[in-house]
Order: sequence, then C-alpha cells, then structure tokens
Amino acid sequence: MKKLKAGLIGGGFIGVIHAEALRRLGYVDVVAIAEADQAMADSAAEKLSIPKAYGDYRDLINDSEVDVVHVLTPNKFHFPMSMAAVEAGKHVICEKPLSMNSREAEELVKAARKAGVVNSICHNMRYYPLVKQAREMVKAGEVGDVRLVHGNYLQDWLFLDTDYNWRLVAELGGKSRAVADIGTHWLDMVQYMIGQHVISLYADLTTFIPVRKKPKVEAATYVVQDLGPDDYEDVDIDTEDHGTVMMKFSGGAKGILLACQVCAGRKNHIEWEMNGTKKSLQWGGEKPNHMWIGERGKVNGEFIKNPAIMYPEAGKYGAAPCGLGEGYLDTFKWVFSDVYGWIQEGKAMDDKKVPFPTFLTGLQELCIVDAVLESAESGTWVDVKYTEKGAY
Ligand code: NAI
Ligand code: SOE
Repeated sequence: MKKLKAGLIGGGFIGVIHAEALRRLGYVDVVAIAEADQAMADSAAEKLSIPKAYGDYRDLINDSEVDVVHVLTPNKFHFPMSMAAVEAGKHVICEKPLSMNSREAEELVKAARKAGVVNSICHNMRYYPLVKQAREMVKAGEVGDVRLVHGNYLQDWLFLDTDYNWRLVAELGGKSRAVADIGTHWLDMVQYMIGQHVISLYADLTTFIPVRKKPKVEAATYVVQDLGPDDYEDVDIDTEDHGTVMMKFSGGAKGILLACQVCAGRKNHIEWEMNGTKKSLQWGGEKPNHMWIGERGKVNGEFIKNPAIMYPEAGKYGAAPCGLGEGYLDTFKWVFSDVYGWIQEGKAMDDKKVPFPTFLTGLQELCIVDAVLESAESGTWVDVKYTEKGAY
C-alpha cells in the first residue's frame, strides 16, 4: 500500500492524539509538524519523533512531501490554515469547530469543492462502535420513529476561576464556547444517529464565572499550573460556561441538550438517550462499551460492544472482541481510517456521500451555533438558517 504523508499544524493536547492515531493505521507517516514558532516546533517534533519542524505553518503546507494537512490549532486559525492548505491542493482534516462562524465555513466548503480535495472535520465521537450500532438500529427500524432525543456534555476543567484557556476568549475560540466547543460533539453524534437535522431551537446561555484569573504564562488544554496570587491577572469573560438548547428536528423528533464546562465531578460526561415508537436507547461516553436498551412489555437490556453481533456497518469499527474496551483514543483511528482510506483509493470527494464528516458537516454545525447565539440574544425560538444541508 502506498504510504501517505501527514503534516500536523499544532502540537498541543489534540496534536499528540492525532499523531498517535495516524501511526496506528500503518500506512501513514507523520512527516512534519508546525507550531507557533520554531522553538516550539522543534520541541514538538522531538517529543513526537517527527522528522520535520516548521515555525510557520505555510512552510508545512508548501512541503511537497505532505499529502494531508491536519489543522489542530485554536479555532481562530482554522479558517486561514485550512484555506491555505486547500488552495495548495492538500487534503485537509480540520479539528472542530470548523471555523469561527458559518460565513467562514461556507467559504471553506466552496474552496474545497473547487480544489477537489478530500476534506473532513474531526467529529470523532460518532466513531464509537456503539454509536454506529445505534445509527444502524435506527436505520433498520428497530427503534421505530424517534420521538425524543436528550442528553448532555458536562465537564469541570473550567470549574475554578483560576482555570484558564484560549477557549474562554471569543476572539480566539469564537463567540460560543460551551455549545461550540463541546455541544457540537453531541449535536453531530445525535443528528448522525437519528438521520435528522435540527430545524429550529430555543437556547439559554449563562456565564457563571464572569471574571477569571488569567495566568501570566498560559498552558495547553487540561494542563493545571501551580501558581501564586501574583501570577494572575483578572479578565472579563465573554463566552458561555453553560448552554441549554431545546430543539425540533427535520423528521419530527424533539430534543434537548445541556452543555456545561463548570460541573464539579463531571470530567467528559457526554451522554444521550433516544426514545422511539418501538425502543429506547441510552449511551454515555464515560462507559462507551455499554448501551442500555429500553423496552415496553419486555425486560430492558444492556448491549455490551461486540463486533460479532453488531450490524456490519457498525461492527467494522470495533477492533477488539466483546468485552474488551475501546475508547476515545480509538475513535480518532477510525476517522482517519475512513478519510485516508478514501484518499488511498483515489476516489472523488463528494461531501454528501463519503462515510466521514466533512467541511459541509462543519458548516451545518456552525449554522446551528449561529442560531443558538441568536436565540439566546432574542429569547425566542429561531429557525436554523442553513446555507446548505445534506450532511445528515
Ligand atoms: P492546545 O492549546 O492544547 O494546542 C493548540 C496548539 O496550537 C498549541 O500547541 C499552540 O502552540 C499551537 N498553535 C497556536 N498558534 C499556532 C500557529 N500560528 N501555528 C502553529 N501552531 C500554533 O489546544 P487543543 O486542545 O489541542 O485544541 C486544538 C483544536 O482541537 C481546537 O480546535 C479544539 O476544539 C480541537 N479539539 C478537539 C478534540 C476532539 O475531541 N475532537 C479534543 C481537543 C481539542
Ligand atoms: C475541551 O473542552 C475539550 O478538549 C474539547 O475541545 C474537545 O472537543 C473534547 O473532546 C474534550 O474537551
């Protein structure tokens, strides 16, 4: 199999995870990394055993050896970096959210189509094997018509006023935080599973900690620093800690999402439940290899991930036999397996047919985030203004 060459822009929390997952495919070499400056690039390359280090991402994009560019930087840089890569004819995997708003995302979709490059947004959580199984159960009619879908994504890494990260700053992460940063994981997974997209919503957003203590020296995501009182400066926060979103879906389902980053004890607590005209299903990311099945007039059940008895389209995303756990880190291998597999086979890019989330998916997600911000502002139900649909 021809070896494909990947280049990573950004060597922080997710950069390390992408490098490791790519190497698990066996036919991908991670040949280059770019960071904010040369010193940071050299240390990231050293840490991740990557041969080439660039202090300017444009040099990585212009490296003729690189086939696929991964954009793994703060959200503000997603648009210019993905656009530069697409215009250079590189295939692109961009982390979520695709950009700062739907206007930028729309330009990226158009540019990627014009360039004919393979493009993907890394909505990895739809790649949990039991999430795939739930989708196949819905498609096969086992659940019946989905009436309700509800759940949450709760965290506590921003619980304290001394917890700080670029995501808190609208200028770097975008106007929405809790909904755009973690809510979009839930929204992508749920729309993917039930095959319906959000058509209208009502949102309530809260900034529970309006002033935070910004450390004078910033750290990567999830890195907690041991600092003294003089090591901070007070800053006003212009993004939400919490979002509650009530939704109506295109196939008649109703839903509700609670996303919050200041819930003590909740680490990465993502979960959903769907209630259909035949069965209910419930799943949580902190126990990803178990799914509850609810029945009327029968005993409820627990589906333990088992590729041997899953739908083939789901079971193929289970590398380990029944009872052997697969988790968050494995989901990245599966996204990349689908994207790099598509490139390897030289198939044409069609963002409505490929088996992986694309820039179009990212655009649809940001249209929902735009509607969430509008509804929270107006205090009314808002129809989602899709510039284009078809991702779900
Ligand atoms: P991070 O802060 O840990 O890492 C970002 C890296 O980008 C840093 O090393 C920083 O130095 C580098 N960077 C900043 N400006 C740069 C520039 N001009 N050129 C090159 N590198 C530059 O952030 P984290 O958590 O890794 O997040 C990065 C992206 O990944 C975000 O968009 C986030 O939403 C997404 N993400 C997705 C996850 C998922 O589950 N799919 C998980 C965590 C993050
Ligand atoms: C921080 O909230 C974060 O790293 C998100 O950015 C990721 O998307 C999520 O998977 C884990 O938490």
